[in-house]
Formats: sequence, C-alpha cells, structure tokens
Amino acid sequence: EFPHLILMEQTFIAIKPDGVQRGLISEIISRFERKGYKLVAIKILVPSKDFAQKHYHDLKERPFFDGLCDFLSSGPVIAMVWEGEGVIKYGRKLIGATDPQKSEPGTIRGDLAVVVERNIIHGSDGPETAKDEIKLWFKPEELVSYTNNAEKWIY
Ligand code: FUP
Repeated sequence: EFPHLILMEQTFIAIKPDGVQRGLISEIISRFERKGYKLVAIKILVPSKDFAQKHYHDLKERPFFDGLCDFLSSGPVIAMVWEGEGVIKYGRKLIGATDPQKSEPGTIRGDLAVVVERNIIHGSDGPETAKDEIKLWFKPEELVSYTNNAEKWIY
C-alpha cells in the first residue's frame, strides 16, 4: 500500500548570502519542492559570525574557515528544513559537488555557481549533522508537521 509507513527523514538546507543576493531563492526551493520533498521549516536571518563558526565548527582547522564564516554572516540566509524519504542523501545529489567546477550540470551548484567560495547552498552531509544543524538553526516548535495531501488537489 502507498504511502509506505516509513520514518520521515529531515535535513537542514540553507541558501547562503550569495544565493539570496543573486535572486535564486525560488529557483532553489522549487527544485526541492518539485522533487517531492516537503518544506517543514523556513526563515530568513543574518547569522552572526559566532553563529557561523558554530555551524561550520567541523572545518575550524581549514585555511578557508575564517573567510567562510565571514561570508556566511555577511547577509541574509534562508534556513530551511526539508523532509522526505532519503532527503539527506538525495538533497546532496540535488545540490551537487562542493566545488561548482566539479558539480554535474543539472545540479544546483552545477547549473548556478562557478567557484567553491560562492557555492550558494548548504546541505547537511549525513544523519548526525542533519540532526545537529536542525537543532542549531531551529527551535523544535518552528518545525511544522503536516500532510501534503497532493492526491487531493492535483489530478
Ligand atoms: P559542502 O558540504 O559541500 O558544503 O562542503 P564542505 O562542508 O566541505 O565545505 C563547506 C563550505 O566551505 C563550502 F560550501 C564552501 C567552503 N569551502 C571553501 O571555501 N574552500 C574549499 O576549498 C572547500 C570548501
């Protein structure tokens, strides 16, 4: 029977300041939406540098860490939680490789970005980071639980 009873997975997706400045919010959201994933939380905010450092704490030893955190905190970011079967892994597939020079055409970074320092979007890279990042960016009550009853409206 469909839909299968499965535990719904959630991932954290952010449109970084370059994506917002370039007017790519709706383009990016529509790719997740059309795929069939469900938006369960969204907000716009300018993260502080301290917050950016928390978000990217895994990269603190990397030479680009400071510039990366300056950049993430340089303007508005769209923070989102997307839900659906396989959304963590498939979300990364929609996003494409970290370096847009290596991202396949058809992916968000492949189609819309050129350099790694301005790769327009972030997505959690696994179940543990997804959990941690959702917790860092959202309060539990900011996540909405609802049924996307598509069959009822589209035929
Ligand atoms: P990703 O998970 O694809 O965003 O990639 P990483 O977590 O490895 O890197 C996080 C961000 O650091 C990237 F989105 C862009 C930035 N970065 C650089 O600026 N230079 C690099 O060489 C690698 C990553």
